[in-house]
Amino acid sequence: MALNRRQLFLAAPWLAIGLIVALLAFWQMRAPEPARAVQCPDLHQGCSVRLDGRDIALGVDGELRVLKPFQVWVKAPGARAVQAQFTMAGMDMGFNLYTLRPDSAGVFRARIVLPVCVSGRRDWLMSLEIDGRRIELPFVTELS
Ligand SMILES: [Cu+2]
Repeated sequence: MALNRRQLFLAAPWLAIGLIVALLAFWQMRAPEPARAVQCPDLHQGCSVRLDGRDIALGVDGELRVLKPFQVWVKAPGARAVQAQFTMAGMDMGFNLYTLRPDSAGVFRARIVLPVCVSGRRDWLMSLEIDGRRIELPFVTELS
C-alpha cells in the first residue's frame, strides 16, 4: 500500500510527535549524572567549586544546628534552578528538599530547618543541584 500525498501530509505531524516522544523517552532513560563529592571544611567560610566551566561559591549563614533555621547561599551566576536536599547516608531522614531563590543581589538562598536524627547522628549530606548538575557536600551539625 503506497501512501498518496494527502495521506503523507496527514501522517507527517504524527510522525514528528512520535519522534519527539521517542527522543524524550531516550533522554529520560539516560543514567543520571552522578553527584560530584565536594569537601567544604568550613561552610561558614564558604567554598568555591568549578562546575561545568562555571565558578560557583556556596556556604552557610547561621549556626548549623537541627531545629534551628540557617541559610544556605549559592552564588551561581546565570543559574536557572538551584535546589538543596539534605540526607543521611543509609538513613531515611524524610523529605528535606528546598528551592533556593535569588535575592536582590542574585545570590540564591533558602532558609533550612533540619529535623532531629532519632539515632543521634549529626552527619548530614547536602546535595546541591544547579541546573541539573549535582554536587554533594558532607557536613556535621553542631551540638545543641
Ligand atoms: Cu538520621
